[in-house]
Amino acid sequence: MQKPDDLALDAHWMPFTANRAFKANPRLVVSAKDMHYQSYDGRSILDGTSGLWCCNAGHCRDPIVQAVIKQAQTLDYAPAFQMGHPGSFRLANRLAQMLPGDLDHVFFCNSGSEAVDTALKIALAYHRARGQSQRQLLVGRERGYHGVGFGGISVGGISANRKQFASLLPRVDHLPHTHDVAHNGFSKGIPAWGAHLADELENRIIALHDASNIAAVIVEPMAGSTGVLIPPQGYLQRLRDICDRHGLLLIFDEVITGFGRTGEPFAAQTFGVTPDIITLAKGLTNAIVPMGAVAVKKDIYETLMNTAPDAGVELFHGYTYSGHPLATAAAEATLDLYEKEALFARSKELAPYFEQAVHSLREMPNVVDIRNIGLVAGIELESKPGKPTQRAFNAYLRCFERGLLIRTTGDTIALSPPLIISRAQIDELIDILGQALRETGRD
Ligand code: PXG
Ligand code: PLP
Repeated sequence: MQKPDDLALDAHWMPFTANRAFKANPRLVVSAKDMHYQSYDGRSILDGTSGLWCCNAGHCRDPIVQAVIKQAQTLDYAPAFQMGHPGSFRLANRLAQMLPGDLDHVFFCNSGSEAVDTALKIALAYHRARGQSQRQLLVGRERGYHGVGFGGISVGGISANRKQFASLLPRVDHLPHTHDVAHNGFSKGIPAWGAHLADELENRIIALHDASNIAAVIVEPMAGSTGVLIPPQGYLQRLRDICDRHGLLLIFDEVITGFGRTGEPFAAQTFGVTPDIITLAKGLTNAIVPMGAVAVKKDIYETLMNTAPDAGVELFHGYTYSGHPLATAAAEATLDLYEKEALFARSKELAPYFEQAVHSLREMPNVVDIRNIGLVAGIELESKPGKPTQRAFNAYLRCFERGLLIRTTGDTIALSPPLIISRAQIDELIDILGQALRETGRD
């Protein structure tokens, strides 16, 4: 693709990007509206990924844009510490109403990574406040993605994201992941096999470290970034039961699954299990302004409030931009739009059509698994011997040339379109992807 003649690409060190390859062959988008990006070379590109799983209501939606403009003209910034503005309180109340169970107190930050690190720190502080400061071990899961902070990569289970950085948090362990094509391949919706994998928490991790040393278990209820792994039937409930028996906090990282992706507002509702802490970001503001949040159960908030010295700071944690006025305005307008257009219900209603469409790719070359729930799907390709990731990335490049944005991770293609996608656009997405996969067969 061409780039503007006066645009030098070298100085920007791009995140999670093959910088040298990208700069030799850049892919630039210059505008977006609803389901489409416009590329610098003037092509319209159907967004099959909601940006990076975050523009759930589609792009440049007018009510959200207007709310941000108005806020920028009214109150640009308010100090976040020892001061406030009404928007963050309204937003916290609203989220508390939407969230399941008694997850009714909300701490704001600016990204999913910050939300995860905040949640882990709250878990440690909570146990300490209850006089159980020996509970320090944090349990994550293989193939988990929890952002890129030191906390997040420590509990995360993607080795490429960990191995360059020697000093991780010292006290972590990991559950096994739940993916096994031999047992749950081509499952539609929730796979039947795999609930027993939750028992590793009790039989291995608690047996090894003792529950009295463990603070929390953090999982993505549906693992997104690693390639869309749907939790087996009964698996999350088993984790919940084990955590309850042993006094461990259960944290669901809903950075991707929050805000309608799995067919309900939150995956906790889709899978019928309520954690003690939920992390949010991405769809919270439809990504127009960065924002993250951590919702906690009443007991966690009250324990920290009731054990701190009178009138003192209860949690020594926060960000300059916690509850930034532009972010809270964007989030309020986003939640209004989700409600007005009933987008979470739309995700659920479209899910069977989307499921059938993605599974129609089963016979394409190299496809070894397809999995889906709500408006999200993973299509796993057999890796080319000696060249992992190449097949899926070639499919990505071919789709982009043909006007479709997909996301790949390893040799899995992830689809997570905006919840406003139409049936005709689902057909178009599958058609372009099918062509790309057919060609990938020759690679
Ligand atoms: N937790 C989860 C479950 C995530 O998916 C984060 C935390 C971190 O959020 P921030 O806002 O710090 O990036 C994420 C982010 C991909 C992809 O294509 C996934 C994410 C981000 C970018 C790309 O798989 N997930
Ligand atoms: N580094 C320095 C030198 C700072 O003064 C601050 C905040 O005041 C930070 C980092 C943290 O920045 P933020 O609050 O935006 O995360």
